[in-house]
Amino acid sequence: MDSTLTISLSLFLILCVDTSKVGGQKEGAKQSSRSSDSKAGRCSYTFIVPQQKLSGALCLNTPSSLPNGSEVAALRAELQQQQEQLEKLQLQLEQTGSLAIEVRALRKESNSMNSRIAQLYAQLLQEVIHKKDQALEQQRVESLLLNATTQALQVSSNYRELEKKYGALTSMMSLQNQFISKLEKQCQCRDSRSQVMTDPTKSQLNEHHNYSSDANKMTNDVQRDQSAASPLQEKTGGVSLGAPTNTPFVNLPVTKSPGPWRDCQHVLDSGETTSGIYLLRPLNTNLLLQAWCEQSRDLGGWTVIQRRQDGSVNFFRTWEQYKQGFGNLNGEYWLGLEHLYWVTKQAKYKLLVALEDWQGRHVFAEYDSFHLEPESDWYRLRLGQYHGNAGDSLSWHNNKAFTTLDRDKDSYTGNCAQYQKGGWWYHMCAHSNLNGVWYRGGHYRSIYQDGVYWAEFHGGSYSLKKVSMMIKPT
Ligand SMILES: [Ca+2]
Repeated sequence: MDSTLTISLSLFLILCVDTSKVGGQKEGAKQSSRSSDSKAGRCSYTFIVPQQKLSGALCLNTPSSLPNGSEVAALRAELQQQQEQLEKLQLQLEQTGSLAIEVRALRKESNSMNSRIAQLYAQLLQEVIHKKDQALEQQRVESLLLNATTQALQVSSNYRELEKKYGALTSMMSLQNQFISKLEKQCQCRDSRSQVMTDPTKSQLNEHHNYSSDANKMTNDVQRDQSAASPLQEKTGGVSLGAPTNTPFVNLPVTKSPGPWRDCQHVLDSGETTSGIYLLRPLNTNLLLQAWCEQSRDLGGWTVIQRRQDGSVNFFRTWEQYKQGFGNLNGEYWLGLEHLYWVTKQAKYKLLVALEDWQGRHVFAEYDSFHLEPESDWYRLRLGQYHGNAGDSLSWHNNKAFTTLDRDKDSYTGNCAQYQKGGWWYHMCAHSNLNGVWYRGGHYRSIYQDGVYWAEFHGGSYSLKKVSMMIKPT
């Protein structure tokens, strides 16, 4: 149907075109149909096309509507141009798109950067606060350190002052001791003179002044606080222990033979079974000395070389005094290093250390050999094997020189005798010191370990009630 319509229209149009060619180009089809009757000679055809109902698109092709080449070319050029522009636009669009993506990415990055910066800022803030705290803490510690340093300096200067005072006191004590020695000698001379004039049996046989009461006041400061000695006892004093050359000796007990004996074993062997004071003279020497002979303990024959029992005698003494001996033979005394040297030189001796605490417990330490080296070797201690129930607190001192406040022969940087307030065979410093301060009651409080102690028996801060050292030939 559509094809039929198309053919009919085409025919009509062709005819119209032919007519227009003859009559002029500007004559339309309408005019030609009107003039077909009026103009003879010209062939004209009129086709009647049955009217049909048109449906769909009607295409008309007229010569005027056909594009010419230039227009097409222009159009093409324009089209080309537009296409180029379009391409440009697309390119721009693409670029813009990538830019947008980039911008978005940048924005995203910027956001993350911002959050990161915020985080860092917060962190920084925290660190600043922390550092402030640290600075405050450091300031506090610094101030504490400063205070501590100041205190340490002050303590140090106080210590130096105390040391100076201590040194001054020590030298003063040394001088006083020398003075006392002189007084003792004078007293002994006076006594010996008075002894000749008076009846010995009526005189105070075993007693005379050891040293003057004034001297006592000066030198016994260390001991007095702890001493149980009564003023009467101080006044009467005990038996003198003068230098061995200071003869004649007095206050000897009545004996079968006048002596002197080599030692207390010799006294016992001579039939003297009573404990007491006897005159001794070691072999191969002219030294005369007095000692307490203990004849009731362990079959007797013991020469007592040291005794502490009431704190009545000051043992904080000089080298010379420890060498010659001091104290009261019927009380507290030290026999003397020189005497000990000569006595222990004549045979092999054993040493017995008898100890008693404040609860009345008795223990002992025995060493199967005991002797001293001469003064040239600082009366170095030579000790044998230990046995006993007190514990061995003396073997640590074996082969050690004797030290006093004025003669430091110990292994310690300071002077042990000054700290422990008595002469002893110090090492650095001691496991025992029976020549320290006699403290009442056992446990004592002191800056130094200066009591009368035997470390294996009650430790170093317990001052024993009674101690004695005695020797006997084996
Ligand atoms: Ca020393």
